[in-house]
Amino acid sequence: MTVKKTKKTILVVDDTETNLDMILAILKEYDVIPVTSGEDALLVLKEEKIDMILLDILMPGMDGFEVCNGLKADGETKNIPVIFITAKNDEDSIEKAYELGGVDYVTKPFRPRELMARVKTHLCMQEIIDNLGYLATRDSLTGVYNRRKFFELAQSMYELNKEGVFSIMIDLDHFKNINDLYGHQSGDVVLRSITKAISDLLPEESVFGRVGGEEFAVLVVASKPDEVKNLVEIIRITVSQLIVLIGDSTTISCTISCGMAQRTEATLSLDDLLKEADIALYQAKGGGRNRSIF
Ligand code: GH3
Ligand code: MG
Ligand code: MG
Ligand code: MG
Repeated sequence: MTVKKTKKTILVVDDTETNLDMILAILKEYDVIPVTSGEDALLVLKEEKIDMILLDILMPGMDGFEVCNGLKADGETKNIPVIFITAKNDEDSIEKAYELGGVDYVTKPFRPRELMARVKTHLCMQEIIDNLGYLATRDSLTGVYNRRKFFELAQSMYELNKEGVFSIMIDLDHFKNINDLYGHQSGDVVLRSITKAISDLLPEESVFGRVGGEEFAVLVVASKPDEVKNLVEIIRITVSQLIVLIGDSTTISCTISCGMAQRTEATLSLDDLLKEADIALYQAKGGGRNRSIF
């Protein structure tokens, strides 16, 4: 999970230095990055994590509307709230600012406390939106992608890679017994520990999600099937050696079975690729569990 920075970073874009100075003095409780052109703003946005942009409209070179257009077209920056702060107060400009995705419009000369209040409100709203976005995409027990997000990201990976895409299905072995023996809460702890162990071993670019109760799916890109076979074996062995401590003295171990499949010319869809891994998983279960089958 990413560590949240407490101090927000605000990019302030204005070609007039005295305006920048005034805004900087008002926003002193934040980390503020001042720039004097739209071009510089876009450069900073490529390098820094920005939480909000205060954007002038009238500037030589790129104007504020063009900057806003540019950053809204980029997936990395499109969700950053933009507050226009400008001397232009005609209705056409105000309407255009909102149409381009601005969240607020402040006219110069602005009132310091009002500007601060607006900044605070929009930062707060953005935090709520980000939190909701996180909750909507994660499995609440394990923190990995939920089924919906897994399929969304897996579909993108599948479409981007005609070759070298592999699916892995993982299912905990005899997990019902663990619940029956130690209780559902202990089962949850085991589920969380195993998920973390798997997550730690997967390459960062892989897509990993909980797709069923004790069933997980992975989509991964690799140059050779052996890479994936080895990875899955390492995961399987690591999980089999995992000892989960419950309370002071109870220890629980649980194994996993894994099925793998590679995308070929005959693979028709992501569903098809996952189904193939599911068939292999079924064989791993039939073969005695705690094994992986390609
Ligand atoms: P197999 O090796 O054939 O997969 O056996 P299994 O017992 O793992 O499979 P089965 O499908 O019979 O049971 C799955 C169990 O997983 C039953 C269900 O209660 C448990 N389970 C599913 N989701 C959760 C969960 O979130 N927490 C806990 N504690 N148990 C869960
Ligand atoms: Mg200006
Ligand atoms: Mg199971
Ligand atoms: Mg299952």
